[in-house]
Amino acid sequence: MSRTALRICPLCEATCGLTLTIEGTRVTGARGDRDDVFSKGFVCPKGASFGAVDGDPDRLRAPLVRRDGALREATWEEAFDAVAAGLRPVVERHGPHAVGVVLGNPNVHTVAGALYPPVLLGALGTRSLFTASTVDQMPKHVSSGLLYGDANAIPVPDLDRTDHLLVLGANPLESNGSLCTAPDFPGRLKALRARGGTLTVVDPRRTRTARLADRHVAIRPGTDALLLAALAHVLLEEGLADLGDLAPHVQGLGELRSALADFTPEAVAAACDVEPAVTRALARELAAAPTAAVYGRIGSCTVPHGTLASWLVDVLMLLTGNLDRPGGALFPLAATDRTPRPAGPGRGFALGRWRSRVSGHPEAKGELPLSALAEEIDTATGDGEPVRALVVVAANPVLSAPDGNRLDKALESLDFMVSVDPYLNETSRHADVVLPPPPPAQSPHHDFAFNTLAVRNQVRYTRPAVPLEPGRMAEAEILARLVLVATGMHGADPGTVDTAVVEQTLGRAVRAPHSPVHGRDPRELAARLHGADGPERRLDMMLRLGPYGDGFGARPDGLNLERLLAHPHGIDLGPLRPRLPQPLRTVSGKVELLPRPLADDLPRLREALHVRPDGLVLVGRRHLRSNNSWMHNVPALTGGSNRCTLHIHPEDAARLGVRDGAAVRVRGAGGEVTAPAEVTDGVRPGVVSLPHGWGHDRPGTRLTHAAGNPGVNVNQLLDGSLLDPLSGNAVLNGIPVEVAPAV
Ligand SMILES: Nc1nc2c(c(=O)[nH]1)N[C@H]1C(S)=C(S)[C@@H](COP(=O)(O)OP(=O)(O)OC[C@H]3O[C@@H](n4cnc5c(=O)[nH]c(N)nc54)[C@H](O)[C@@H]3O)O[C@H]1N2
Ligand SMILES: Nc1nc2c(c(=O)[nH]1)N[C@H]1C(S)=C(S)[C@@H](COP(=O)(O)OP(=O)(O)OC[C@H]3O[C@@H](n4cnc5c(=O)[nH]c(N)nc54)[C@H](O)[C@@H]3O)O[C@H]1N2
Ligand code: SF4
Ligand SMILES: [Mo]
Repeated sequence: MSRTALRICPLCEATCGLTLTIEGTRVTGARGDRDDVFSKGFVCPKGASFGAVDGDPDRLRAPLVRRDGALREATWEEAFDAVAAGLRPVVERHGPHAVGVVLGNPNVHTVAGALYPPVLLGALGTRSLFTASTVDQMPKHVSSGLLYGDANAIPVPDLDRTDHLLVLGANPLESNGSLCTAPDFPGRLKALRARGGTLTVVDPRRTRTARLADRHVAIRPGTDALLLAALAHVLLEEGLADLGDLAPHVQGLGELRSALADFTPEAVAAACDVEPAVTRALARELAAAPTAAVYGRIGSCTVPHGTLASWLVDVLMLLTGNLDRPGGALFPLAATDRTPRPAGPGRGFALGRWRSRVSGHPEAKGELPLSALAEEIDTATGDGEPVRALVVVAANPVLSAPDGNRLDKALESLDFMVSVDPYLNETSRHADVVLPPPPPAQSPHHDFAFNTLAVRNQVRYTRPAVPLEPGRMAEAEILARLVLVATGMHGADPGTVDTAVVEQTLGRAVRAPHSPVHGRDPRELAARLHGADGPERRLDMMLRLGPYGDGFGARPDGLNLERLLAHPHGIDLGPLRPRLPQPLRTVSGKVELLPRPLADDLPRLREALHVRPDGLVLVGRRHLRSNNSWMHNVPALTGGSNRCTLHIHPEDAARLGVRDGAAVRVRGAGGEVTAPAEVTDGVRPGVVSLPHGWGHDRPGTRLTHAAGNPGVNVNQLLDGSLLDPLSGNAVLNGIPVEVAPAV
């Protein structure tokens, strides 16, 4: 007998609703949920393979604890005893910063990853926090922090209503979108063109997204900030800038004009390899479109001027009056956001409140660069203690961060390491304790993060589709138990973690004058919460305190968990709406067009006007059937064109004597890898491309299928020294490499 259950897909940022077919406790099929209020039946090959991802026989079923050098299965009790025994001495002897925390990408795809890491960090009191954000979108956070005073206020392109979309360094036809949650992103781009809108794609590769565009600009990698500065320059010079309704809420236009004066289309042409006429045309098209949005992603973030590029993306929308208006880019309002406080000046955004111990990198958003993790472990310097213990949750930095070989050694030298991970992989193999979360079908789902980045306001929640298998522990409980260890309460009831958070949150809410529960008794409110467990009660609390919430009775028609459960396909909360000036938290209470740290970084961009390496540079790429480092173990998703090959342009291949299919050696500052060449004019001359997340050939892992076709780790070409200085984000694109036939 089979049954069906609904489950939001956690495999990328598009958050599609799935209908799972379940036989017994096994997921045997997955299709798009046609009644999902947001995804309306869309599914991609990864979502359709949900059952295979969920049922991968290599997923760990029980905790592993290192004994006599080897990882062996253990009980949960033994595992947490080992964590307590490993972590406490490090804190006591070396202080809180000697315990590092590494948070990886899947934390934004799980309920537990949203609810517990902040509590864990509070409990540990460590400044040694490293996350996947600094190999990804940290530049955007920093630019938003500086422009709007809130690092999480990221404007989202209004895909469904815009007349013109300028995309830089994103390939949503493979990635399905990022910092722009939109199920069926490809379909939305096709709809844009079908309604007469225009699509421009700036990418050194002729990607599937570029092939869909009206215009493709094959920029030289790493130079988007220059191109964007020139676009802004043209708008200002040709009198095309018009802030529209936002004018009273923006300061610094005059300063911006003079700061960008020398970034003319002619001045940037050689560095970007973009004709001045093209740059002018792009700027004029942007200004002339009834509405327009600019969207920059990985290729504009993971580069030396990532923060400047991220800032200029928003500057262009501000200058053309497209920020915060329908058809432009808007700030979503999610159901679990806090009830908006009244507009007014805020505390602003501070950078560099502390610095990394070895290289002195400034913190950003409380984080140190993931690129600096290895040196923070393996290098002793005068001040402060190296990281001696590590708590890793859903991260595989040995493959996803620069110089995995160095990190590999550094992890081996730790006093203690615990990984919360379903796999024994390149990173978790170094752990002393591995705590495996259950597969996604056995976990609840709600998109705390992605709903704040979605092209439509909506809310959905799915309970576990399958009950927890015997011997399994929910990821929420795993993380709550880690919090207990960190607070010295090892062994206490994990529910006390949720109770404490609820008490604190409600305590704050009743004191806030604008809160719907102002002046009420927090204990009375806590007693009214619904939910089967701690995480559900916390979700209920957030929904009820949120902008659409019932305010615990203050707004009887409002949202709460019960109402959400009664709508299994989700609740649509309408299109994005203009919100400024309310989200602003800057000290001035205005959008600060030319914040000081960005102005101070412009001389570095000016130097880039004259840089033009003569050798090859390398960029990354993504494949629809893959996801970072952890989906190569699923046979249904590997094979075909999802392979770890070096794309190289025919002219470069001919010059270097590289033949299609033959092995080539690629050398960078951090090392060398050998991969098969794929000669294709899909990359521009001067640029080669390798995907990331491969290199599954290290011993001691349990990734049977992946090990059979391991690929190579592109990040071994990096030595970790190339960063965007403002955000600490790693430079992963446009890196200089040497390529030669492997003989
Ligand atoms: N060269 C290059 N490098 C890159 C990039 C690039 O474009 N080029 N992209 C970067 C980007 S954007 C990112 S986000 C990072 C990603 O970097 P990471 O987050 O380090 O890498 P992932 O491969 O996403 O690894 C996630 C880990 O989480 C585990 N996992 C999967 N599901 C769950 C779960 O439900 N719970 C828990 N606890 N664990 C789970 C997986 O087994 C895996 O070990 O990589 C970055 N690295
Ligand atoms: N199938 C699949 N989907 C994914 C992921 C995955 O690994 N696989 N990862 C998920 C994650 S964690 C993220 S963050 C998102 C990322 O989502 P996207 O940002 O769409 O990521 P990519 O597909 O890597 O696209 C980046 C593009 O930038 C181009 N590029 C490289 N350098 C430059 C440059 O200097 N300038 C410009 N203009 N372009 C450049 C590359 O050629 C590439 O086409 O995808 C998510 N979705
Ligand atoms: S697009 Fe993303 S969320 Fe949708 S089915 Fe595919 S992997 Fe899942
Ligand atoms: Mo990412």
